[in-house]
Amino acid sequence: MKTAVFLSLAVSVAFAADKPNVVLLYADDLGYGDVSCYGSTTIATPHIDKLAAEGLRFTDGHCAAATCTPSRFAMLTGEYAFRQKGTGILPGDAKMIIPPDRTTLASVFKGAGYQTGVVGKWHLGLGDGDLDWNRAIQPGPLEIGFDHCFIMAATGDRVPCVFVENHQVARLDPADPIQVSYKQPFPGEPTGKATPELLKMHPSHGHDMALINGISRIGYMRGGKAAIWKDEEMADTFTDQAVKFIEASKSGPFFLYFAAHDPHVPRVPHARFVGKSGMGPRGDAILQFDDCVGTILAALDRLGLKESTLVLLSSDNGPVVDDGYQDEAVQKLGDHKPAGPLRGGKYSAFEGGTRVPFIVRWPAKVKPGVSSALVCQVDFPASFAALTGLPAPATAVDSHNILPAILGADATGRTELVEQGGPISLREGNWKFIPSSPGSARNKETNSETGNAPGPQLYDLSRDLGEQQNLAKTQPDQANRMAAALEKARLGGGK
Ligand code: NG6
Ligand code: CA
Repeated sequence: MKTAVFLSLAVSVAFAADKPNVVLLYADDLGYGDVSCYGSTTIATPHIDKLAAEGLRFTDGHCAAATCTPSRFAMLTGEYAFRQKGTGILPGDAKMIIPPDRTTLASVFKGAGYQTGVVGKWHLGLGDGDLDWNRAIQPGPLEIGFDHCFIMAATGDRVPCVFVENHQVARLDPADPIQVSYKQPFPGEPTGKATPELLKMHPSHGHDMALINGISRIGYMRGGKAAIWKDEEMADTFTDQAVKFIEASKSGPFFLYFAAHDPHVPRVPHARFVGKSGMGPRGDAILQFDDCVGTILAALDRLGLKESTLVLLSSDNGPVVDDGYQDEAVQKLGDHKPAGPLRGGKYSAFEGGTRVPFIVRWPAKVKPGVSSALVCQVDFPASFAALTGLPAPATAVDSHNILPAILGADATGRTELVEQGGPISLREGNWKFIPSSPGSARNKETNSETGNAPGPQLYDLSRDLGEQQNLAKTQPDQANRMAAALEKARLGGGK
């Protein structure tokens, strides 16, 4: 134990002097099999592949949950979301779920003297209830450690369809105030349900409320016309904002959380990507994300920051094909496997729910290669605190300092990890345990596998990465031991 403490101190002190810039490139719903450097032959993501070739590519890297809000909550706070009420997928008018006094990944960096910025998808709520979008919007990212923000409140398929820059809706005309409701439509405003003839993309399930830019969304809004985003330009807008932040912070150190929207629904890529993947808008949106990555990396090169910047690329949850719009994702999928060799995807307890692309590049310190260490985004607060020479935040109760694994010095990473799909499951090395869970085996809307089953499931991922052979009956001791360990972790007793 003493040696471990000494070693981890030595690692943090050794790296503290560097204080690299940190750029977190975060996709939304990008699967393990959606990028070519993870083995896909059906899509080409050259910029992500180059990042992987110059960095360390993790084959067992995880987000903390199989949907956005709990996943990002855990990544920013260092605490799993499943013990906290109200951390499921949030509506666009939800109040902020991370309290302003909470130590977060952003405040860790800020405390270490970094300039901190977030650009893109937020989805952790804003304000403290009953928010007036025409006045100062707070608390928000600026109250939990970001110096600058340019965000969308929730998702592309949820109102309000506007960007928030620091405390204000960007480009808002005070003469045309915004109103948002998740309860009832505003009389006279078009909706997907009432005026489907105005739609350029039809919903497949849900998404029949406010009709904005020819696409109906979740929730209702009115006004704010000058502030409404153009879906086709969203990726470029976020990328421009990210590059501007990097340019303004280039004297460093800085932390940028670039939270892209692609390939989340509605998938409305810019015209230069349309038709390019052969897979319809979902594939085209992946190409668009790859292009954003290329532009941001080129900005680092141009500014001479490549060596001194740690770039980490990952995704907030696994992939989904039909997530509520008729966008040909199912029909044009062909042989593409969004989760690669894994079972399940977004919303699922199988590995495809949380095992996602996870790449670290830091030319000054990280040797290129492939790592099979078990690593998770919930570990970012403790690990990046260590990187900057700070102790782990006391409230980051589930966050391990896995900095040695992130930097390639430790090939194991975590020995245990809780995965939040539908049912909460447990990894111990290559063992995967999913407790018995009564819900239906398929998500009726997305037609994807949930991981629910009437009895416990136990898989040996070293031989059965696709989770096909349930060993719970033949190896009951292992299953029982893991059931007990999961129960302990669920209550907060384990890490
Ligand atoms: C679901 C939406 C889905 C997506 C998801 C959130 C319906 C029927 N489905 O409720 O389209 O928005 O929430 O995705 O409304 S996430 O990546 O932000 O978690
Ligand atoms: Ca997501």
